[in-house]
Amino acid sequence: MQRTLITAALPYANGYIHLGHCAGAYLPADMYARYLRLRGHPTLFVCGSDEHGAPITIAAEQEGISPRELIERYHRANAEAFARLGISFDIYGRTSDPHHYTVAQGFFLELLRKGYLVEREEEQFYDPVAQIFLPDRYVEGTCPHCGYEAARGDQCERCGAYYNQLELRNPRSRITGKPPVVRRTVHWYFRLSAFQRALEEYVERHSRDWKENVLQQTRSWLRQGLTDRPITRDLDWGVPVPLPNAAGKVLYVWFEALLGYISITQRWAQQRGIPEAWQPWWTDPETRYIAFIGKDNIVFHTLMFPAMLMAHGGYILPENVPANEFLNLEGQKFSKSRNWSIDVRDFFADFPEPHAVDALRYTLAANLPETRDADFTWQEFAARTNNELVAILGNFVNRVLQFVQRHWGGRVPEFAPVELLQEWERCAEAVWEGASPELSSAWTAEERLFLQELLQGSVHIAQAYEQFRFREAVARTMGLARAANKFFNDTAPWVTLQQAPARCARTLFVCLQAVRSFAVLCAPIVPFAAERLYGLLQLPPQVGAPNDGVSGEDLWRNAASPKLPVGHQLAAPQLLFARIDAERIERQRVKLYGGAAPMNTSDALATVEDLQRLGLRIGYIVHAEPIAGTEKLLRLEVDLGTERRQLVAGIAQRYAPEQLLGRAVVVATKLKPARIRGVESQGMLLAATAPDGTPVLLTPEEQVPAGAEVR
Ligand code: B3M
Ligand code: ZN
Repeated sequence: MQRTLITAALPYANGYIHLGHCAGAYLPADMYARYLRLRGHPTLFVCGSDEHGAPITIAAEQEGISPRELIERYHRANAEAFARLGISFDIYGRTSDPHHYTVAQGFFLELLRKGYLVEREEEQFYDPVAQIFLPDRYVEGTCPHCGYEAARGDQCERCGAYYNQLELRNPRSRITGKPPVVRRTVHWYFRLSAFQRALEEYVERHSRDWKENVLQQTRSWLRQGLTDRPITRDLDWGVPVPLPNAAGKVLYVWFEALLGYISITQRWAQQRGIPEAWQPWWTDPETRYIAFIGKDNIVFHTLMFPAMLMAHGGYILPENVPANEFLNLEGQKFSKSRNWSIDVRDFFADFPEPHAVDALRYTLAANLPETRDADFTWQEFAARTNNELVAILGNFVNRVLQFVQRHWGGRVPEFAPVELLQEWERCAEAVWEGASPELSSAWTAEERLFLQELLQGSVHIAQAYEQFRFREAVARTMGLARAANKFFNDTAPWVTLQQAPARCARTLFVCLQAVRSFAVLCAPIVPFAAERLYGLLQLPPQVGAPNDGVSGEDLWRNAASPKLPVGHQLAAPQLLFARIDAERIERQRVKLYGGAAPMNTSDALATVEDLQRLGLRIGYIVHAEPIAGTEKLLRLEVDLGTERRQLVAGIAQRYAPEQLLGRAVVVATKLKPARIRGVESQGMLLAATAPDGTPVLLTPEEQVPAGAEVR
C-alpha cells in the first residue's frame, strides 16, 4: 500500500493562525490526509511551529517580550486552534526543540563536509546606531522590481520578488529607522547553483502533475539561473552555526525550518518509542512526499529544499507541492497590522457551538484558492451553511432518520428481493475498475439513476482528491447530497407508506445506505459532523483521524455499498448542522469593518501613474546576438525613435537572433538599468508567458512609429 508523507508549511509562531492560512495550506492538507487514511493508506501528517528568524525576533521586540515568551504563547495557541479546527496532524512539533537543533546542525556539517557550503565575506547592511547587522526583515526599503515602498529586505510582499538586500532603494533599519551602512561580514553560502541541472530535471519530471502556478514560478527561477544563497545570519536567536569561528551567527531560518519537517517526524517516532520509525517516511523511495504550502513559499519547497536533500543524499524529494493562491477577506488582503483578519481562535470565541467548526471548514473548502485567489465573506459563510450544509446534506440525513424512526422504530427496514443487493455490491466493485454501473431493470428508474450517481460519485470524488482538486471534491460531495434529496422527493415514501409498504421500505433502505455513504464521503470535509453521523448510525466513527501511520481497511471503496444490515438499530435522530442567523453575521461584519484601520489604497493597488512611470514604448530591434555562456539570454539593440538602447532579454529559447531583426516590441524604458551576466540592460522587453513557461513577445498589430507610447 502506498505510503504517503504529508507536510504543511510550518507557520511562524509570531501571531495567531487566521482563516487565510487555513485555506492556503492546512485545510487542504488535512482533507488529503483524512482521505488517504480512509483509503487505508499509511499516512503521516507532520507540521509544527517555525520559531526562529527575523519574523520572530522583530515581533518579540515590538511586543517588548523575549523571543522565548513570544513563541511559547503562539505555539500553544496555534496548536490549540489547529486541534479545534480538526486539522489531524500526527504531530505538531516545533523548531525550538533541542532535537531540531541537533538535526539542523548535523545537516549543516554534512553539507559542509561534502563541499556544498562555502564561506564568503560579503557586504551587508549594518545599523551603526544599534550596532547590529540587519538581516532579512530588519531592513526595509523600496522594491527594486515594483517600486513598493515598504518592501522587506528578503522579499517584496507586493510583487513576490526575492533579491539581495543591497538592491533595495532607500533602505532603512527597522530598529532605528535610520539608513544603514554597508559592512563586510562572513557567511556560509549553499551552492544552489550546483543543482541547476538536477533541479531542472526534477521539475520537468513533474511537469505533468504539478500545478501550473507552481511550475511557472519554479521555472522562472530556473530560467534566471540559480545563484548560491547565504544560509547563515548575524543574529542571536536561532540555531547556532556549529563551527568554532562562527560566534554570533545562526542558521538562516529557512534553511533550518525546512529541516524541521524531518526533525519533527523524528520526534514523532521518538514519542512512539520507536526512534527509527521515521526512516521509511523520509528515505524509502516508495514513499510519496507531498508538501502543502501557500504560494509565497513555492521556490523554497520546489528548489531550495530538494537541493538541500540532494546535497545531503539519502532522502526522498517532494513528489508534489500543491501550493494554493491566497484567500482574501471580504475583497481585501488579510492584514494583521490593519486588523483585517479573522483569527481561528476569534472565530471559536464567537462561534463556540460544535456545528460551527464544520460550517467553517465547509465554507473554506468549497472555495479554496486552488487556481486563483479566493474570497471569504461572512455572507457566504451563512449562505453555504444554511443553503447547503443545513438545507441539502443535513436535510437529507434528517428526513431519512426521522422517517425510519417514526415508521420502523429506528431499525433498518426490509429490502426485497435480496438478490438485488448482490448486484448493487457487484456494481460498487466494478466502478473502481472504471466500468459504468449498469443496474438491471429489476430496479426502478429512480433507483437506477440515484445509485449510479452514488456509485460513480464515490469514485469521482476520490479522483478529485488524488489530483488535489479539493473544491471539486467538495462540490461533487454536495452534488450527491442534492441527488439524494431528489431521490427522496421522487420516490415519495410518505405516499408509498400506505399504498405500497414494501416499496416504501426499500426506498428507505436505499436512503439509509446513502446516509452511511455520506458519513464516509464527508469525513475529509466535515469530520466532526461525520463523527456525529456515525453516532446516529450506531457505527464506530471512522473519520480519517491520525492512526500512527499504519495501513488499514479501504473504507472509501465500500462507501457506496449497502453495508447497513436489515434490522440494524439506529440512534434517536438529531440535527447534524444548525443555521447561522443573519444577526450574528451582521455582528461579525460590524466587528470587522468597525475595527479595521483604513486601507491605504495606494499601498495595495497600482495607480495609472504607476503604470506611466514604467515608460512603456514601442521599439524596433536593430541588433540581436547571443550572450556567451548563457542559453537563454540575448543582447539586443532597440531603436526607440529618439535613442538606441541596449537590452538583455531571456528569450533565446524561443527566438533566434536573426528572427528578431526589424521586429517591433514593447519596452519598459524607465526601469533602473540592471547588469545581467555582466551586460547592462537599459530597460526591459515585455513578453507573455506561454503554457510551457517560455516568453512570447508582444508586437503591435499594426505598424506604429518607434517610440510610440504604450498605455
Ligand atoms: N514559516 C513561512 C510562512 O509562514 C514559513 C514556512 C516555513 S516551511 C518550512 O509563510
Ligand atoms: Zn516588489
